[in-house]
Amino acid sequence: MKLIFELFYKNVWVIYPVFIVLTSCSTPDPPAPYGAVPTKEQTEWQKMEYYMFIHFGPNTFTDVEWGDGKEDPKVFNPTHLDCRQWAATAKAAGMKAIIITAKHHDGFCLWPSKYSTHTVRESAWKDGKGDVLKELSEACREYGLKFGVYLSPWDQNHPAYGTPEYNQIFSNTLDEVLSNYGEIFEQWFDGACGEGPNGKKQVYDWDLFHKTVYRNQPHAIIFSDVGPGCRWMGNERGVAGETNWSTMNIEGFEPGKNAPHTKILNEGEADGKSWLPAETDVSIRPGWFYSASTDDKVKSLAKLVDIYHTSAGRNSNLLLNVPPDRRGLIHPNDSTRLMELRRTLDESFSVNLAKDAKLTASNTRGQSSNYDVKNLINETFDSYWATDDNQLSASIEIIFGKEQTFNRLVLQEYIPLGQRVKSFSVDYWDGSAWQHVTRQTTIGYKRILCFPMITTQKIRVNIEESLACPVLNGIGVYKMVEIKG
Ligand code: FUL
Repeated sequence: MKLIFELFYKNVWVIYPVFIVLTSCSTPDPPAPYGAVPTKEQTEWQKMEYYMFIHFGPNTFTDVEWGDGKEDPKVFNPTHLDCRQWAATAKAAGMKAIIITAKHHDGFCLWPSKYSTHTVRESAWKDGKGDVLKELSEACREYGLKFGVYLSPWDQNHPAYGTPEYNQIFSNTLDEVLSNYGEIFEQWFDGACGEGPNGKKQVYDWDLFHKTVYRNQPHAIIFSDVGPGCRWMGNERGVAGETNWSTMNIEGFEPGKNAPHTKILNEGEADGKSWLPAETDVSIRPGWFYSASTDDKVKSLAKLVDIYHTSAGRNSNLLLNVPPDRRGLIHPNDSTRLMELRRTLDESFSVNLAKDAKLTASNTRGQSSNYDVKNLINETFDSYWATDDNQLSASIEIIFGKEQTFNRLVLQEYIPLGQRVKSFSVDYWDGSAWQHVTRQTTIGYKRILCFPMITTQKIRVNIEESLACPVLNGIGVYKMVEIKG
């Protein structure tokens, strides 16, 4: 013991610095979360990126966008309804889920609801014995897709609409749908509030509706202008803001009423108090419902690729509407286009040129390998590159080793710790100097930058401003295939 003590005492000036060096090399703590952060469900939801919207109901047969609830339910009579065909199409298109208009503004229910007399039960389809929600939820399970429902509280058929009693009826209706068809990943609330059969508008009890959703489906994401799970992105053209924060202030707002300005819906708000990521709903055709008159107006491949870039490529999920026809099938014009889009995206985003490149960063948190810039290309969601806490700007270089040609750059922030990057720029090396490519604002879950083809040996991403130290978990460099059509 004495020996150990003497050894330590005599050598303390040697041991002490070694001790300091050793402790300072230990892994630093992960960055603290910044501001509003997603729930586990919101993070999983964001990873879905792309899924199908289905508008189907009496409007499909009457060729209108908004029925008035006075339609004879017998008009609903698909001759070959096949929800497995919808699910197979969505799956082959690379989509992760289907959300269906269980009840649109005309009040018609695609299931035999006991709270309405305007349903599939009253229709001619399957002699009134059919249930579209049952068939579709089963098909989604079979194809490994998640299932979601759109229910419009505005109901132009229900006699109680416009009276206080209706709120409880709508809550019962929700109860019925949300307890009978397995897991619902998203409850889509259309906030529209028009007049009902008695000429009156309803004062919606959103508190009651939300409680009913969570009681039945505690993990569901609730969509509306102001969430609370995800938000409408402010237009139906498929164009999310280039600046797009997943945070927003929602105090004082309610769905469909007194909504935030569309610019705010489109861009979110830096430092907003709620995590409210954007969802982009857009139709593959001019209308939401099928019409034979739009068979030749299915969006072009180039348009759909654009929409993919301005939605999924701008920190938003893409909910693409593909309306089944009067047979109850997705029309070949739509499914062909979906497959073209899938092929184009697969071919364009399959080879990440950054994977074989050397990556360097101007700063790495605690110089620790845990936060190394290589984490950006390991395709592991929960491993990331981060800087020291006081380092709110930093740059990353991607050195290819030989010339590469590309026109897309994908960046991803690790959202469980919040959205942080406020501005960044990109340069490429022309052999003797850095040349400016673009200067942008937010990144979020995923940002895809499109620029004219560049041939270079290296590229640099400069994070210029960040609300807290930047934390990124993905980087990709791609060459988009040429689009014909
Ligand atoms: C809107 C509705 O009024 C449209 O008919 C459509 O369902 C769209 C997705 O939402 O608010």
